[in-house]
Amino acid sequence: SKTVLSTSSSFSSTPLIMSQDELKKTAAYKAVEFVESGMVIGLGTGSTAKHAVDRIGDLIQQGVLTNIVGIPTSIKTYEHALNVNITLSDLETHPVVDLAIDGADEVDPDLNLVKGRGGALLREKMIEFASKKFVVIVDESKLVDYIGASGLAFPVEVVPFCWKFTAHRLELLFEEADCVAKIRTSVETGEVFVTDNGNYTIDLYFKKSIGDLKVASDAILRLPGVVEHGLFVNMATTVIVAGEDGVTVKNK
Ligand code: ABF
Repeated sequence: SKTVLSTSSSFSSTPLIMSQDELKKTAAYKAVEFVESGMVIGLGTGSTAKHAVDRIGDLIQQGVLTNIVGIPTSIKTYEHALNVNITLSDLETHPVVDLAIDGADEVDPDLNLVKGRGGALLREKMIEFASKKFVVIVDESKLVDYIGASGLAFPVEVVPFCWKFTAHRLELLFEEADCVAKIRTSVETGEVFVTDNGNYTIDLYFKKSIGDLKVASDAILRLPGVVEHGLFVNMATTVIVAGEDGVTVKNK
C-alpha cells in the first residue's frame, strides 16, 4: 500500500526545491512519527538515520517522548546518540526491538535493500532482524528497478584472514553477473577499512542482474570467510521515500 503526503505549501506558487539532505531529513522526521514513549528503538547509521536520532533526542528533551531505549547499529551512532541524551542499551539486554529506523543504499520495488556502504551492515542486520518493525528512510535517489542497478558497491563483510581468497570466491560466485570484487579502503587514510567488528569489507560491482535475491543471499553466506552481506531481503516493513513531489510511505 502507498500513501503520498504533499510537501508543497498551498500558499506558495513557487515550487519547493529541497536539497538531498533536506529530503533525508523529511523522511527521517516522518519515520520518527512512528516512535511512541516506552519503545525500544533500533538507531540506524548514516546521514539519513542521523536526522532520526537527532529528532528522537529533541523529542525526548522536549518531554514528548519518555522511556525511550535506543539500540545503536554502530559505534558512530552510539557516540552520537549519547551526545543527544538517548538512553542506550544492546540486544543482549533488549532482545526484542519495537521499531528500527535506518537508511539504505538501494531499495527495489519489493522493498528489498542494499545496505552497508556506510560500513555498519552487520550490526544493522542483527538489530533490524530483531525488530518488530523496520522502517527504512531514503531520498528518492535510492530507488532502483532491481538490486544492483545503481552500479554502486554491494558490500560483503569478511574476516581479514585470506580476504583475497574470499574476494576471489565471491567473484566466481557471481561470474555470470560479471562481478568485480574490491577491498574497501578508508577515504581519509587510504588504509584498508576495518569495521566496528574488526572485519574487512569487500565491495562487489555487478554489470548484470544477480538473479534471485534469496538464492544469492544464501550462496554468499555459505562461503567460508564471509561474515554477513548488505542484501536485506524481505526485512523492511515500511519504506519512507522523500522526493520533490512529497513523502511516500510504502508498506510491505
Ligand atoms: C546506513 O547508511 C547504511 O546501511 C547505508 O549504507 C547508509 C546510507 O547512508 P545515507 O543515509 O548517508 O545515504 O543506513
